[in-house]
Amino acid sequence: MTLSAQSLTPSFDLSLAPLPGTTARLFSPPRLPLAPPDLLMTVPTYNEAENIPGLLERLTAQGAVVGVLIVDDRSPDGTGEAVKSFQKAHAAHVYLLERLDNRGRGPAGIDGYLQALHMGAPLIGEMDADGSHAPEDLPGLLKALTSGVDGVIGSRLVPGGREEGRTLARRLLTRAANLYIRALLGLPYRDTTSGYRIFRRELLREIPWTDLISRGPSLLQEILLIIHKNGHRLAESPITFRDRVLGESTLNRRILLDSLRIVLAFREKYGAVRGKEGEK
Ligand SMILES: Nc1nc2c(ncn2[C@@H]2O[C@H](COP(=O)(O)OP(=O)(O)OP(=O)(O)O)[C@@H](O)[C@H]2O)c(=O)[nH]1
Ligand SMILES: [Mg+2]
Repeated sequence: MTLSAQSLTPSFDLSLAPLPGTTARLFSPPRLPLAPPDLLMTVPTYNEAENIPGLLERLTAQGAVVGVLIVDDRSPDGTGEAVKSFQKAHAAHVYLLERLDNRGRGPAGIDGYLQALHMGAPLIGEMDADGSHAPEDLPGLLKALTSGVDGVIGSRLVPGGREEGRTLARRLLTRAANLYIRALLGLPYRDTTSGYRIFRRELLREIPWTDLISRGPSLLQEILLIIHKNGHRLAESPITFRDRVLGESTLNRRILLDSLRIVLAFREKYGAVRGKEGEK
């Protein structure tokens, strides 16, 4: 059964959130499922038009509990249009946050979380659009959340976790980056560079979103450090990570080096996790 946006339960808000420093528009589907989503996955996108239809099909197939918020920076390849076509054809919780300025993976990630918090889903997560993060791993992540933890990281580096289609050098880079981050920040998680994760909304509300250092992918570690320092504990659930098949990576050497350097700035600002604090 479906109904129009106006009649959806008031606990799920379909208006645009205040997004400091960003001008944006929110596009909702013309028809919605009856119940609001339990989980809203935010997905930053830049030139992912080829990947969007398959991703949305697979995500919404995970059940009515899963909603999707695509956070697109007006990709020239028509990613936004691909989302709107899906919205027209399906009564599913698929939303498009179209950001008109302030381009970048970091600010897009922050705006995604702010919009998702504003909408009101009890669980909020993030994942990439390039097929690296399989929607079919979501049930496993949600199961890990039932064990009383405050969030879950989809992890390549716990037993059962894997990276597929990547060269040995690239897999070693994942491990080396994680060792470096662990050594410097003391976070007790194996895969702090994984962009596939889910949190309870309460702990995301405590994050000072307008006062973060990160402008790029290091946002992933900054969020984990703040959450951990706030006393919350996360589980790690195994995922099978697949290297991007379609489209182009936005990762380059400069972004990578910046990400390593910024870890030192986190240590300076927040301090490393120490002793008992580092226990899960
Ligand atoms: N909104 C927005 N999304 C972005 C931007 N840059 C990257 N993304 C998205 O962020 C996600 C991760 O980007 P990727 O290019 O896959 O980067 P990566 O996973 O670190 O690198 P690969 O290993 O090459 O896949 C993807 O869904 C991208 O489309 C941006 O400037 N704005
Ligand atoms: Mg990727």
